[in-house]
This record gives sequence, structure tokens and C-alpha cells, in this order.
Amino acid sequence: MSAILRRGASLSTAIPSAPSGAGILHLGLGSFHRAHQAVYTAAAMRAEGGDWGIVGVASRSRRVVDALHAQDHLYSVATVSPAGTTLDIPGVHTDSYVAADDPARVVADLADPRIRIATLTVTENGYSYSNATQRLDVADPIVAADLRGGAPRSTIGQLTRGLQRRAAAGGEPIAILSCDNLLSNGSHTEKLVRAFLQELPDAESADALAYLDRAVTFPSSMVDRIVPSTTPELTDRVAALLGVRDEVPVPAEPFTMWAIEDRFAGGRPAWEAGGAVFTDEVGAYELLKVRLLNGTHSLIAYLGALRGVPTIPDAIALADVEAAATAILRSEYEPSVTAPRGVDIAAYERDLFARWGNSALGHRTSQVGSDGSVKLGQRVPGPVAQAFERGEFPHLIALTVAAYLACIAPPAGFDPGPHAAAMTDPARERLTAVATRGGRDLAARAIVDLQLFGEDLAHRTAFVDRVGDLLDTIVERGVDSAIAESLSASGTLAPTAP
Ligand code: CS2
Repeated sequence: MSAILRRGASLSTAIPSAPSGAGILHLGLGSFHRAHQAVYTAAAMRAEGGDWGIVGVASRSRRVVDALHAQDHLYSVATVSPAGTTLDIPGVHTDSYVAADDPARVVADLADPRIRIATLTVTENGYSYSNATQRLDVADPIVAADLRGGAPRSTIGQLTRGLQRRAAAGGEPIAILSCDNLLSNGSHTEKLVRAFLQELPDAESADALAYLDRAVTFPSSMVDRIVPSTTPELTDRVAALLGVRDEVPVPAEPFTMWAIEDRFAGGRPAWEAGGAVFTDEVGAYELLKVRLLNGTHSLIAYLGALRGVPTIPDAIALADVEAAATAILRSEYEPSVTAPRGVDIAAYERDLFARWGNSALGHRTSQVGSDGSVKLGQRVPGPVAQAFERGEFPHLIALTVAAYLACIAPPAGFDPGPHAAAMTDPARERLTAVATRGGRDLAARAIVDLQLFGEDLAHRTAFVDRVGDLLDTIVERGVDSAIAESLSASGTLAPTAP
């Protein structure tokens, strides 16, 4: 098939008309953004119009940008479930480029008064935040260079330099909307931008700080949709369904959710037309999602990888992994959250198991297991502290951290298998740079010396020791024994072998 997806191509799926202008600048043109915010924005423009087209900025890779330019900025979202695959073309992007190739353009676009919202999906690792110091990571060479001046390369540097320029160019209102899996992601982003400004001389930062107070908002939001990486197989399937070639389709599950604080200084699209919920309870939605979904997801990914399975549905199909997921949800994560109004936790949990079990989607254990050093810092410390307050021991969270360490920093002589080896993690080198003697030593290095998951966890000696002991069990007797031991310690019977 040689025809490619373009406006005017004859297809099995409708192509929406091109947006009249761009009001959104998006940083992080990955699959998640294209299957989530773009889809809601398409629904909003279908319902109410508006010049809310999106200029998409990829951080480094040219792949998606080049393909989008060749395809009139069209791509398809393939909603994949065991019932089949359906296609939609959001068609909301008006332009795209790569920040690393054109960092000055990000600053200029942020200052452009036509842009009234900047959205972010730069991953937990993209905020230049140090869990250890609990502040902007000024020791990071990229942040340090951005503070010295020149075209900024960190996301926080780009946002701040863009807002400084915008303040100087008339100070039109704008909202900065984080769509990453971070708790209080709006105020977190605001704090980092302000911290960047506070590192600068007063003469350079005063106008921008006053502008932030006056005309910039940082709403928090909870985003949810499982979006695996695209595979060549999916690309071929989409071409067969579409009738033309789309080089950058995105696979996604049917479930989607977006809860947002309604604080948009420069106006916003009618995202509710796509099902977004505007609420003052975003914090409760975030805790629900980051702990119940993401926290349990991490456990399933690390246990699955250590059991040698490639995907999340393969992992949750293993009886003891399913039992561990159920136990962590019910005994360790659920007691740490309060349901937002109108959300039924039992139904939410039932949905989670159906979503993790979506075998047609093939979400990889290595994808969910990547960047655990940053992700787990959001997912585990709060529930651990709350478990101790209740007088309970979070055995399954300890197992999550032990399985993470077994995957990312396997002790000498232990092979965690190919799916663990495929996980990327910014702390891999720091964790493996120093030889450790046994589980407790490695757990102490990660949690206490490097403070990977923040200061509070570093002081919880009983937790650190338990992580170390479970790591020894994984290494010496296998992950199955560690699961059985954790389930029995938590008072849940391990499933008997069929
Ligand atoms: C996953 C998330 O990779 C991960 O850590 O837990 O990407 C998850 O699939 C999304 O947050 C679902 O909304």
C-alpha cells in the first residue's frame, strides 16, 4: 500500500476539518498526548469550535514530527480491545517540531499571545525535580546551563524562559497544564518554575514573578488512559483498516478519564464535550489513580518481568501476581485514598483488572517498569507512611520496591531476564556503581543513601530492611517465594498451584 494518510485521501474514517488556529502549545509529543488530550480537544472543537489547535513539540526524537509533517499532521488513534480495533483521527495538530533542534522556538511560542494554554506530558522524569532534595535539581548540568542563559533545554527552563518573554511582551494570560502522573502536578510545576526564577538575579525575575501572580494559572489534572508503544504489527493493522498508510498510529485502551481544575487564565476548550470532568477534587482523583492504578501497575510490571513474561496481561494472568495485585490494592493502597464524589471504588477496581487484562493491547512490562526510580517516588511513600500510622506493615509495597531493585540493579550472579534488562531508568548507573553486599545493603543504598523515594521513606528502617530481605528471597529462592512470603505476611493466602 503506497498512499499515505493526508487531507483529501479517501479513507474508511472521517477526517475532521483543519482547526482555524492554534491556541495550545504541547510539550511532549508522545503517544499518550496523542491518544488523550488531542482526542478531548477534537471533541471540544467538534462541539464548540474555537481556535484550539495544538502545536506539538517533541523533546528530542524527529520520528513523529517528520511523519506528521508528511501526513498533514494527521494520525489515527486505534482503540484496541478483545472486541476489535476502532479508528479515530483527531486532526487537531496544526504544526510540530523538535525542541532540541529549535529550543528558541519553544520560548517564542510560549510568548505568542495566540497561545493561551501550554500542556505538558514530559513524564515524571521530565520535571528536573530531585526526590532527594525535594526541590528543583539545580545540580543537573542541563538545569544549571539553562539558569546561566542561552536557549533552554530542560522543560522547566523552557517554560520559565517562555513566561519571562511573555511577561515582557505584554503579559497575556496563560494556563500551564501538567498532564503527567505526579501528585498535585499543577502546583508542583508552578513551584519548579518559581524556583527557577528565584535562582536568577532579582532584576531578571521580578517582572516574571509579578506576572505569574497576576495572569498565569497552573491547574492540576489527573489523566488516565493506557497507551502502549506502537508496534509494526499495529501500524500494518491500521493501514489495512484505514485504506492508506499511517506511519504513526497510536494504540490505546477504550477507557479514558481526565479530571481537571477549572482555572484557565486564558480560557479553554470545551473538553467536557469529550467527557473530561472539571472538579475541585483533582487531588482525590490523583491519589486514586497514582496509587490504585499506577502503584499496582508497577508491582505487576516488576513481578511479571521477573517471572519472564513480556506483557501486563500475561503478568496479571499469573494467579500469584493477581493475588499480590489484589492484596496491595485492598490492604495497602485503598485505605490510603478517599474516593472523589461520584466515584465507586469497588467498580473502579473491577475496571482496573479488566484494563490490565486487555490482552489485545499488549502493554509491555518493560514499559511500565521503566523510570521506576522516579515513578515509585510518587506512588509509594505516602501509602507506606499511612500504613505505619494505621499500625500495619505494607508488605506488598515492600515487595514492589524489592522487585524493582531486582530488575534494575540485579545483584552479581542474578539474571532478572530480558524484560527487566529492557527497562530504562535514570538511576540504573547510580545504583550499580557501588558493589553492594546482599539485599539489605542494596536497599539501604537506594532508599537511604540515594534517597530515591524521598526523605520520609529513608527513615523507615523496618521498611528498608524488609525490602532488603525480600530482595534476598528473590535472588536466592525466586520471585515466586517472595510473592508467597509477602502474601502470607500480609495475611492473604497465596493461591495454590492449579
Ligand atoms: C503506567 C502508566 O508506565 C506506567 O508507569 O503505570 O503509564 C499508566 O499506563 C497510565 O498512567 C494510565 O493512565
